[in-house]
Amino acid sequence: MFRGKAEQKLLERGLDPSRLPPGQYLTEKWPVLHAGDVPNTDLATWDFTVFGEVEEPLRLSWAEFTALPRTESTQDIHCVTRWSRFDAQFAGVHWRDLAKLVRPKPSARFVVAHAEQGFTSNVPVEYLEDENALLATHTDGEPLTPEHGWPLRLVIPKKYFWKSAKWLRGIELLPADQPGFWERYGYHNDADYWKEERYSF
Ligand SMILES: Nc1nc2c(c(=O)[nH]1)N[C@H]1C(S)=C(S)[C@@H](COP(=O)(O)O)O[C@H]1N2
Ligand SMILES: [Mo]
Repeated sequence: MFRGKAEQKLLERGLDPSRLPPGQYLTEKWPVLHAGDVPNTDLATWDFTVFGEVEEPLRLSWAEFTALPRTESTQDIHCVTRWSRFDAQFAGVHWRDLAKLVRPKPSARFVVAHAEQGFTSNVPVEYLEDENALLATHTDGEPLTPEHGWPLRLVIPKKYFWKSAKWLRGIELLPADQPGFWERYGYHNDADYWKEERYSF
C-alpha cells in the first residue's frame, strides 16, 4: 500500500499516521515564528484585560493573573508552514475561570485575542471554550521562553497555530467576527488543519 514519506516516518516510530493532518510533517524541534520582534515585557507593568461583550470588564496584574486556578493541557500543534509537533504540553489558565469573573453576555460569540505590538487573532468563542484551549504561562513544566510567548500565550486547539497569539495581553469578546493580523494578510479565516484551510486565495 502506498504511503507518503511523512506517514512512513510516523509508522516507523510507532506513531499513528492519522494524527498528522494533510500536507504536514512531524518535527521534534519547536520552530519559532512570528512577525516583528520579541517584545521586552516588564511584569511590574504588564496587565491582562478582558473586554467587549462582558458584564464585568476585567484588568489583572501579573500577580492577580497567576493567582487564578491552573489547568494543564497536552495537544498536537500544527503550523501553516507545515510543521507539526505532537504532545505539546501547556499549563496556565482556562478561559472558564476567567468567564466566571467577566460573565460573557449572550452576544459574546466571537473572540479577538490582543497581543503585544498590535498582533491580533480571531476565533469563534467555542474554540476558546474548548477543553484543551489555554491561556498558557508554561510549557513542559517551565515558563514559556520569550520567543514562544512569555509571559503569556494563547493556545487554541483545532486551528493552525497562528491563531495561538504569543505575548497575549487581552481577550475581546464581540458579537460579530473580525479578522486578525494574519487573516487580513490572506490566511484563511477558519484555519481548520484537517481541511487544509491555509490561505484564503
Ligand atoms: N503575537 C504574535 N503571536 C503569534 C504570531 C505573531 O506573529 N505574533 N505568529 C503566529 C504564528 S504564524 C505561529 S505558527 C505561532 C508560532 O508559535 P511558536 O513560535 O511558539 O512556534 O505563533 C503565532 N502567534
Ligand atoms: Mo504560522
